[in-house]
Amino acid sequence: MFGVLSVKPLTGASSGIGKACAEQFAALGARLIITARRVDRLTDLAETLKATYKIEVLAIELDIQDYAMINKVIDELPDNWKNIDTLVNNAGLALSSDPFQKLELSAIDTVIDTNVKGLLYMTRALLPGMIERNSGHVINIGSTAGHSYYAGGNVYCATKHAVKAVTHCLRIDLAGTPIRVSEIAPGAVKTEFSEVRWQDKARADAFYDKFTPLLPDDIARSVVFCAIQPPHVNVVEIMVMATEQNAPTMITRIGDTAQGGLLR
Ligand code: NDP
Ligand code: 8X3
Repeated sequence: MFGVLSVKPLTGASSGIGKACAEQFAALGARLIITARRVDRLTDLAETLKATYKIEVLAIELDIQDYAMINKVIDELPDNWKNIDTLVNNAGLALSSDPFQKLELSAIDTVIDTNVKGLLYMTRALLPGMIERNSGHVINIGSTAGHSYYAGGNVYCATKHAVKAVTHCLRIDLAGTPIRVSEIAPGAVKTEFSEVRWQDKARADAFYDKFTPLLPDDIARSVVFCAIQPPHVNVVEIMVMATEQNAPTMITRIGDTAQGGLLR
């Protein structure tokens, strides 16, 4: 399905949606660069993918908040790994869902530095090569939080609205090139996301209880769908929610009598 030189770097491949994307691309025979900060998890994943799918995988420690580190990683890629054709900007997080006036400054910085600046840094570093090779695709993982507003969403919503804006603006800036830019906007997906957000496993488990949430594979299928279209087709945006997430801000849980409950 992919050419032998097809190289797909994924950010945030140590967990959740990024890991599922790596598995689904691997099943199609892609050559993968998987990145995240927790390199031990990446190494394990790379070994499994190589053994299962007989593909080549590079596992690289990368903090996308650090532009110097991104450039170093790209500069040090072996020559036969430089032909990157699909960048999946997946790494991201929320920290707390407190009202904005209670947020720690460090949480504001980390969420913006990762979800917005990290995504911009990765894209800025890899786009020139794509333009030079006249081929490429940037797939950004946004969120329903980038298409709506909810209590405690504040900084996270702002970053995902930014992802949506960047996706649309990039496509305009890339006019005259064949490079595609897509956004996948998931609703609630059962991953480590809520545990990271609240640092409270019981609260995170309760959030995914009493309805059937999306699983990482449900989103990875959309990412792969974008990536395997013929070159003249750019899937601009896909929003995916659990059937029981009736709107970005509403999940109907078992026992709800009225029309669903609030998201958080
Ligand atoms: P997980 O917490 O399971 O995974 C997040 C991934 O991001 C991890 O692999 C983590 O790796 C990586 N990451 C976080 N910070 C950095 C960083 N500074 N540098 C590099 N990698 C980083 O959550 P999800 O899989 O759910 O989240 C993936 C994306 O999906 C995020 O952008 C999230 O906003 C988005 N999303 C999630 C939804 C959900 O309900 N789960 C819904 C909508 C969108 P490591 O810690 O090893 O660096
Ligand atoms: C995460 C979506 O709705 O869980 O991007 O905050 S939500």
